[in-house]
Amino acid sequence: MHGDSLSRRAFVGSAATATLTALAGCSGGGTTPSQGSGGEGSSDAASKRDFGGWLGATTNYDGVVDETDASEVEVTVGSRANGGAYGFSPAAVRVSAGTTVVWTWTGKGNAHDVVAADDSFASERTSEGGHTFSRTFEEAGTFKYFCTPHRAMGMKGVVVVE
Ligand SMILES: [Cu+2]
Repeated sequence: MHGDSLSRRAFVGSAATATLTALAGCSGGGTTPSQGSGGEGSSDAASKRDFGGWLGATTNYDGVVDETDASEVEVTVGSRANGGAYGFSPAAVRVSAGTTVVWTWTGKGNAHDVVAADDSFASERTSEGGHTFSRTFEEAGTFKYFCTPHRAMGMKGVVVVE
């Protein structure tokens, strides 16, 4: 629990820094924020950004997996994570516009679903192994989603479309 709150504080800190930088950029005050001020720590934070805390409690999140060369990408539903078979893997994936993401159920961890945080898509809720749900992402954006029964346990994911 202590480690968890420590890492969450670290995420909050980097998000606050990014917000301040953005504000400084908008104010037109004339000072250009230095890109390299954070050194290696800054680049690590960038590669493991938690999408505003969305993946802050997701135990199997280990950076955004680059699948921009693929036309179809599989995400496993019910991977071992978050204290049981309560994970999407990879938790965060980057794809090119036009890519179809296919979520495939392991059948473990009871019933899962795949629901967009902005309600733009939602799957069936099932515990059936081999079940699939597909969505083709035509437009660039960051799409956060979760599993309704296990959302509070950290069963969340992100598709970054570029
Ligand atoms: Cu679930």
